[in-house]
Amino acid sequence: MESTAATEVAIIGAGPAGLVLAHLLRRAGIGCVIIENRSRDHVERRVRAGVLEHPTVALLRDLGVAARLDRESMTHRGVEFAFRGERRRIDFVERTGKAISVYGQQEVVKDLIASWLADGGALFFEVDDVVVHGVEGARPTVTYRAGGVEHRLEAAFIAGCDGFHGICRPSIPAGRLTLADRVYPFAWLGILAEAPPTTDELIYANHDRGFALYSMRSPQITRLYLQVAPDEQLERWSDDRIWDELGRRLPTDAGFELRTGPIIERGITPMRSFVAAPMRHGRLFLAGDAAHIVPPTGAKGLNLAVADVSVLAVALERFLRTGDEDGLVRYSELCLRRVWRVQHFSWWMTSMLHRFDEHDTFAREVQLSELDYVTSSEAASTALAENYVGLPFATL
Ligand code: FAS
Ligand code: PHB
Repeated sequence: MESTAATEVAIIGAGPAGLVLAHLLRRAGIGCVIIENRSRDHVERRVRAGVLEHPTVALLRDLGVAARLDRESMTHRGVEFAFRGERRRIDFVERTGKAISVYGQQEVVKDLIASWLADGGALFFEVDDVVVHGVEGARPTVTYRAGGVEHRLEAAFIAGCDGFHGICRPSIPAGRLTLADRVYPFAWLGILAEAPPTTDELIYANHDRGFALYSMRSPQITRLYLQVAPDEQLERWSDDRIWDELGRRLPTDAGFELRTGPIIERGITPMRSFVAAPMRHGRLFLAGDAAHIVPPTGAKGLNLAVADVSVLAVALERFLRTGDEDGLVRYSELCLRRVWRVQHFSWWMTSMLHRFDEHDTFAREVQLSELDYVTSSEAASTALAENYVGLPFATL
């Protein structure tokens, strides 16, 4: 048995990219359907990013989905860097007039799903065998299986918001894409702990033993990361070993206390930079991790996904309402300009803050000198701050 339906835009993936795109399209009166291969519970519990850029928060507020964010997020006016026994702060508000918000990605996803479904939005979870067809024509389709039924969804456009491991990018003929990547010689071991944060802001630590990051999710929950080997196994890290290593790498001055507590989530994230260009093939448009990956050091992944769809929504609306395809033609080039800016910032933060086995004395001293300069020069710290809080989204 097969069910056939039609919409204007078929969105594959209910992560930040797909969900924000759906809200932008609905506000523009464009019909869309979201299909997601995991369960609602899974996508709402998946712990990932934590830092929202200023433009991302502004867009979520504009969409009317930031009420809980405004109640529960933590506004951070700056960030600290720890190295060579020192702690240096960069004041974002002083340098840029803007702050960032700390609010778990899973909370953003929960808020967006609740808003989408509350207004009757079409969102199908736990679909299988998703395949895109006819993207080089004017009426592409998505087929998928759900509830034992084969579904065929016709659309004017398909938005590939299905992340790095999705099916959309691989469905583009290999010869049409140019891929660029860097795989870093380390990974991040991340934990969520029921341990109240003891600082008001994040601390990025460049230590001889390796990088560590002190972050948080709420006045009760801390989010912490350790640089580990790229092939590290979680099983080799007992709670005690994790806390001990964090205690060695994070500041040890009297002004900082590493409060421990039950570890409620843990995982290892590989570190890579990746870009697939162009972010379009016919009527299939890629957005977010489906098109690019950044190392999390710059706290950019989620924010870049939102930046992509803020452009894609306008391009789709203009074409579907007026026939003007200029936005569709310019989409990839416009997004890739910001993608490469964010790729550079994320690569630069990663290069400046991590320990590299191949670093000799010269490379190590140059790295620490850059960190010293960035945290003491007004010009250099302003450059870091404006990238960290988020450059303005591109506009068509
Ligand atoms: P997502 O991957 O979030 O969403 C894609 C969605 O598509 C998922 O729900 C997936 O289930 C679904 N999907 C996949 N295949 C499908 C198919 N065939 N059919 C239908 N649906 C399909 N970024 C930061 O800024 N800071 C961090 O600390 C950070 N930590 C991370 C840790 C991990 C383990 C990972 C994997 C990523 C992390 N990121 C971090 C990056 C992350 O936040 C992404 O940038 C962000 O989720 C991008 O959003 P989307 O593009 O929507 O992709
Ligand atoms: C987080 O809180 O998860 C986080 C913060 C800053 C980063 C990466 C992750 O650079």
